[in-house]
Amino acid sequence: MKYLTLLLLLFSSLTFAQQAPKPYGPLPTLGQLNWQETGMYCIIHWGVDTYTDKEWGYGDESPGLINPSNFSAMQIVGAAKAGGFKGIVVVAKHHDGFCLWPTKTTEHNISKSPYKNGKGDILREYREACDKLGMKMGVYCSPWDRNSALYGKPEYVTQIYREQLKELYSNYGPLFISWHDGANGGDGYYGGAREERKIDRSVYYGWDETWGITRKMQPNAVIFGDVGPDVRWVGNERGQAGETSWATYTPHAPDAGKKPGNGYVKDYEGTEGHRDGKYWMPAECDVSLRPGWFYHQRQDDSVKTPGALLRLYYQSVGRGAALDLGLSPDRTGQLSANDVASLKAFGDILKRTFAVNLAKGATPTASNTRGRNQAKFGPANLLDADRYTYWSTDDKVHTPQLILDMHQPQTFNVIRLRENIKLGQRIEEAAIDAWQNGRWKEVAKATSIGGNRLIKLDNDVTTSKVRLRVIKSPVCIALSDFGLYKEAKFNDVSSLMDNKTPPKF
Ligand code: FUL
Repeated sequence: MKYLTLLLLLFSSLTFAQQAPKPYGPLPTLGQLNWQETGMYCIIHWGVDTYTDKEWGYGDESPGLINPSNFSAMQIVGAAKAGGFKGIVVVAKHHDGFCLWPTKTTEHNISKSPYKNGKGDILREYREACDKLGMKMGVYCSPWDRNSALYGKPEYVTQIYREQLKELYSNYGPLFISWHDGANGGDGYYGGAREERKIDRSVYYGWDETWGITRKMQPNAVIFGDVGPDVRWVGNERGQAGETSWATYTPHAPDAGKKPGNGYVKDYEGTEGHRDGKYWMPAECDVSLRPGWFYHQRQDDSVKTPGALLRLYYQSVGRGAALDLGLSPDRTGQLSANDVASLKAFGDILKRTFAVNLAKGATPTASNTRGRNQAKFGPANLLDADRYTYWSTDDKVHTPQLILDMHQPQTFNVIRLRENIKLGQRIEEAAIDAWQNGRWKEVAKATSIGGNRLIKLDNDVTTSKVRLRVIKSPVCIALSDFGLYKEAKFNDVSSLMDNKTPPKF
């Protein structure tokens, strides 16, 4: 009997040692995990506006305008890839209603243009370039259509908009994102009516049914919209998530985001999310490489510099959000030289900065390891560059500490922390100390750790030992990554101006 009890005890402690912590709060879907790993992508605006020099076409533009001398999806997607981006979102139709693919839903499309004598299909070209270059693809088909005579009537949604989505979802391979935007309603051409048409955007598009099509036809794509459902808008077009930014969110103000016109109301809730949000709905930061989304020659000298892009990277990707950078191919159908140069220099610096984790090879000592199971839950998992292996603590230990002995002095100015978000967003606050002159000195603090948290230090830190202190967590932790990096020096891009020119539309 005694032995049986002992055996049972041993068995239960062994099982406990194997047991993963219970997930905390809302959890990401497979599509959202894929999106988080994608991290950076580019949204590409090219169409009639490129030729009329506008940002929002009225809808009466002639398809004859689309006659690029040298359209090259390879050049555009290749430049995005060189910038370190992992995917693109093609603006297949903007508010002007012109479709860049040969759709059956409207005459207002590429087949009526001189491009390839009406045989062109820009979406197909992007798909092929993405496949060749190993890039993911997504689409944006503007719900607001200033060309369509039916816009405002139910038939527009059922016979045109949804059919367009179906064409895009069935003919261009697997998509990682379906991008939806809130700007809609207002004046337009509308088949010659030239009038103002207002709709109630929360009901007109029948989102439940519309998104049902996405779910069915592209089950692995996330749906981006002002307030989700899978990825939320960050609430500004400056590319900045909040210093504290939760992946969880409860949408309660469907119109709190973008308004028709170019004015946006501030939505700090999208910027920071909600700690106790009901849904897993992380933020996307959309911002353009130039002041406008479409190409304007007068903005050739206002391309964001690699340094500006790097700051945006820390403020978006580094805060658990995604960076969606707007690219604007010009009238030839390619990105111009400044854009390509800036992307390349930015990509190089990212690659060089994150090539070596200076903490790799360090000896980690944790104040607690779940079930003392070093292999499964030990801190060595922090250094293996896998987002889902992790260091975890016993259920009752919420604020553990970890010391990493690097055995020799290392100099760093970027710290990376990641949680295994398959178990939810758990850690609310953590600090990092460096061992200096015989004592610990706090060098950084961060909130809302989540899928990816980068802390850029103002000054370099040189030390051979660092300590991580989890300050606040409602449950035991599941931290997957600890990285120390030294930001690389910029290659010479002195030909590029800093982005000081104010936007001119
Ligand atoms: C906005 C649109 O109104 C802009 O023209 C642009 O497409 C941007 C990405 O989204 O809502």
